[in-house]
Amino acid sequence: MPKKDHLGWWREARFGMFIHWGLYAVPAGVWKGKQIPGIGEWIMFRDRIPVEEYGKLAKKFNPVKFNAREWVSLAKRAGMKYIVITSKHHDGFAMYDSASSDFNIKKATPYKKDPIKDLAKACAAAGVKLCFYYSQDQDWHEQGGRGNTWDFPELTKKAFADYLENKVKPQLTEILTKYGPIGLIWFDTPGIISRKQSLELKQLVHSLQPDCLVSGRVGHGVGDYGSMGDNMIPAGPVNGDWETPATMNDTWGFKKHDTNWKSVKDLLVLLVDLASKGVNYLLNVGPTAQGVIPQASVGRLNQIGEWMKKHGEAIYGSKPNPFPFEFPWGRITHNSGKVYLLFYEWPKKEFVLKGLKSTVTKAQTLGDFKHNVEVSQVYDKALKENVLTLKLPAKKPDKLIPVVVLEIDGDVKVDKSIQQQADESIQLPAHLAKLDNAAGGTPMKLDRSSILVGWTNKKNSVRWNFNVSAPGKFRIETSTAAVARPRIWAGGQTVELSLNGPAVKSAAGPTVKTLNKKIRRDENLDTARTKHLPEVISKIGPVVIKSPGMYTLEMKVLDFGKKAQNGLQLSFVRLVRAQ
Ligand code: JFZ
Repeated sequence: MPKKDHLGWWREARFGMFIHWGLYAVPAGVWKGKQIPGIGEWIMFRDRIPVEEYGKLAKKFNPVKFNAREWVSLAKRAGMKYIVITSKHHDGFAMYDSASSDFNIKKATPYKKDPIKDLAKACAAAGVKLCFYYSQDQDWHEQGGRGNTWDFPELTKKAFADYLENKVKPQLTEILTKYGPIGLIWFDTPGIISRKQSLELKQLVHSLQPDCLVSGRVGHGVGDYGSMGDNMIPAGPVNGDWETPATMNDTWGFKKHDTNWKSVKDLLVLLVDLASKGVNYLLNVGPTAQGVIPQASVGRLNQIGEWMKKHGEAIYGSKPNPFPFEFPWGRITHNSGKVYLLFYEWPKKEFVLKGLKSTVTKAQTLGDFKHNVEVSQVYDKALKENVLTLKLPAKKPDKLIPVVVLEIDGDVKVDKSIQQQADESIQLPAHLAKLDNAAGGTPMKLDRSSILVGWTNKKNSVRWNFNVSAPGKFRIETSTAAVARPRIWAGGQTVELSLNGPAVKSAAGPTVKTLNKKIRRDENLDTARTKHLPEVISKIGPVVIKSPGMYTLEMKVLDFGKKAQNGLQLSFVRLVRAQ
């Protein structure tokens, strides 16, 4: 089993290229003249295409324009340090020369060559780590693989075990012995695989290449690192090593009609947001059946590369946001002696950051022009706050995500208590709440992306303590999610929020202000994080806080309503200045 430091290169890398390439690139989303909804590589499943018929696609797969060196140099130019290519996806087709199944690119196509051989050579020459995606559980080509219920209505445990012995293990052995050192095996969609079988696959990988990592989707939590959901950005800090696989449009395998491309800025925001949580970003391309990476992807990757060339030091090997909450203006990463402020929006002239305890010795912009930034740092004794002020140049040093690097003595030190931010908002993420789980019931907990789930008991409550330095009138906003399946946001819960502190104006009494509110959709939370898993903001209040001091906000659910199937799923509460 790899020791912790086997993840060293992977943590340093932070950014990799996913390549979904296979027979599905031939129909490219269209079957018998009809556009098939869903992700391109699932076309066989979506249209229940028989093995016999799907197999004929091989005759049409002739990627004569494939050029391994071009693909690898694109990845390298983009700043990606590893490539994960589909060696076999759910359709069961091997994209390399496989001795254990004839359903492979060398034997079954007019191309008659092994593109992985070229890719391995090009990766080795360029110093990019080659890694393989391998679908171990679903295989729609095989009687014993999971998923194809139209050709093989019955799947027994015995047939699945045989499939693992006769196809999966031999093919894993091939891809781990024919192409030199492999960075990791990206297993996927564990469905019926047993814990014992997952462990066997992991052990097989490590026995052939002890340094090769195994992705979390090998099943049963036995991987060397975790996989987030597709395109998922956690709402807060994560525990352990994680990676998010992500698309540039809405498909992995090439679909000719999918032109829903994300902007370069959005792709960079994803990269930056993930890096600020210490999560790797595995960004996908879906080459055509001719072996060409779509120009829309190439153009975007080139631009990402331009940014990475100038700002890579804020990403590679960086450590996550030292603060326990996020900022509306952008994200923070750090490294020994340096703190990086990555701005989604460039502040007008002056920028204020509260809570940084380290002494800043120098501040400079990265990017097109290196500009020294004037720094002032004070400790406000009355408000008990560290306040850093930067005088920024009016001109953005980068048009996408400008970065300011702060040089500090040693490791970064911050005030981890919840402070009012410079824009006077107070951020109360679910992961910083004190959870009061009533005895006996199912406990609430944070999911892998730091969202509070399992809140179905009226006796439960959550609360935050925080410091208010600039009192006044505030609106309370809750952001609720639908992360647990069926992932349908319904609302309709009635919540009670009680603000307790030295000076809350209230009719009910001198110190506690209680507000009741039905959770309804006031607006959608519009962030990179919520593009694929929407969240809804509900506005409550206003409430008046009359003097500075420590306050407590407690939240209860009085009624879960009729529609929401998973109780209340909370990502954060925030107090924002109201007029
Ligand atoms: C899987 C595949 O089915 C898909 O074709 C693609 O290869 C993708 C990268 O991975 O799809 C998944 C697997 C897991 C989740 C979502 C989609 N998940 O955990 O949310």
